[in-house]
Amino acid sequence: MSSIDFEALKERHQGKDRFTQPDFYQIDELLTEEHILIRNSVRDWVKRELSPIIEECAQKAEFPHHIIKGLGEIGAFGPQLPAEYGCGGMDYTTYGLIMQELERCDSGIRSTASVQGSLVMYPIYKFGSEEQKHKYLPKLAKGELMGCFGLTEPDHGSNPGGMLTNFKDMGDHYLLNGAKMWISNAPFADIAVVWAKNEAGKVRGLIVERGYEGFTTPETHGKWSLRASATGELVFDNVKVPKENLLPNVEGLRGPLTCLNSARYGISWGAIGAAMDCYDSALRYSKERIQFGKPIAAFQLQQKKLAEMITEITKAQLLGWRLGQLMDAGKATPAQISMAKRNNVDMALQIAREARQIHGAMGITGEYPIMRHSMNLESVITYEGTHDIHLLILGMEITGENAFG
Ligand code: TGC
Ligand code: FAD
Repeated sequence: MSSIDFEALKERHQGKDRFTQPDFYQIDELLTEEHILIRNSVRDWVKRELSPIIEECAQKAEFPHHIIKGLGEIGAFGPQLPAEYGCGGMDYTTYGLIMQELERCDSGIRSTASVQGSLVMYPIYKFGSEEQKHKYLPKLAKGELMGCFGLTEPDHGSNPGGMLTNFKDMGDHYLLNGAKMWISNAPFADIAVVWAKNEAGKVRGLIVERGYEGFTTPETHGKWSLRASATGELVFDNVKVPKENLLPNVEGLRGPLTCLNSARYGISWGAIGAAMDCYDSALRYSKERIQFGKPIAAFQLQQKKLAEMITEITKAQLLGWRLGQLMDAGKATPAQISMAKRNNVDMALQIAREARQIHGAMGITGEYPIMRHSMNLESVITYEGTHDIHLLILGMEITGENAFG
């Protein structure tokens, strides 16, 4: 039961979100009418349903569970997966635009959607049996079931290949033991896609349902980042997993890393949304805030910040748009995705910091979204591969030398 009165908040803050999208290079001309229609309808939904409540959710560190149904209705869960399984049947650019609009409001809400679409639905679609696809995907697409993705462990973050979580074949079932940490959506997920080693030491994917004996999901508290998103652990203490819950069509680290390609792609667009929101707020504030008898927008130092922000946003938009095309053509490489995730998240974080300064003292308050974006992006630059790991992936691609180990 939430302590937040969402209806009252919606009434009080309706219309306060004045976001106007920057489009300095007329990138909308590169999109189809359908792209623009979907993006605008998601934006309207966000302004109506999410913007009025998000600050309170972050302040109180509470995920707004009631929005799950709406997220399903706007097609935020697995829009890029085929319609025959109840999913959106749309292209990767549409997926990117939806992530952009959600993260324009809050990275934590985009997290919920991108985990569901790219890290839960995608592995079931890509590596699951027909029975698994029909059983889970339509319900996941509607938000009737929610999922999480368990790869990271307490002692294995950047190096998931060292994972200790394991399962044994007991004849009529598998016996799963181990623990996962830092798992988005874990505290409320109905199912978890869990990556664990079999007796031969090979990484496999298992669908673990809430309610299996020995499976618990303690919530992680005390986060200063992604406060409107629920994060937790997955603990497996001799959990009996039915054999039909093994994802049959993949073995090895390639399985989870393939899913990460899709999720990292979504983040590269999401970060543009957070950056746009910071820029838009900073630009408006700079025109309204008067110091020394002038709007601060009239000072060269503030213009430098704003001009550099819109330049970086525009470059990131072009990267996202081109990567979307490569994704749809099935030609995007992991290193190209790493470049976009790494560049765009770092770009958004720098912009959030600059925007915070333009807002002066007001920038540290919840009156403006800046500090929340800034704190959120500190997680985004770490999860789905840290800033350093993506540099090493790029380094390996261009030099042929592996500098990980
Ligand atoms: P390595 O030996 O390089 O590769 C093992 C196997 O995987 C294949 N592979 C990939 N396949 C598809 N896509 C990719 N991006 C792939 N990268 C590698 C590779 O070809 C090989 O296949 P095979 O068939 O030959 O066995 O693996 P490594 O152990 O040396 O590690 C490489 C490294 C460091 C790049 C990788 O482990 C890595 O990316 N580490 C970062 C971990 C990470 O990103 N974790 C994310 C956890 S999930 C999360 O953060 C969700 S946040 C959600 C939210 O709230 O939004
Ligand atoms: P470490 O791997 O310990 O890295 C620490 C530092 O060392 C980093 O700066 C890193 O760049 C650096 N480093 C590591 N290896 C090297 C190297 N070879 N060379 C140079 N530098 C190196 N995981 C999931 O599985 N599912 C989720 O849903 C999920 N959600 C998350 C939600 C949040 C809010 C957060 C914060 C994390 C989430 N994660 C999730 C975990 C995330 O993917 C990991 O935190 C991330 O992969 C990094 O692992 P780590 O934190 O253990 O850092």
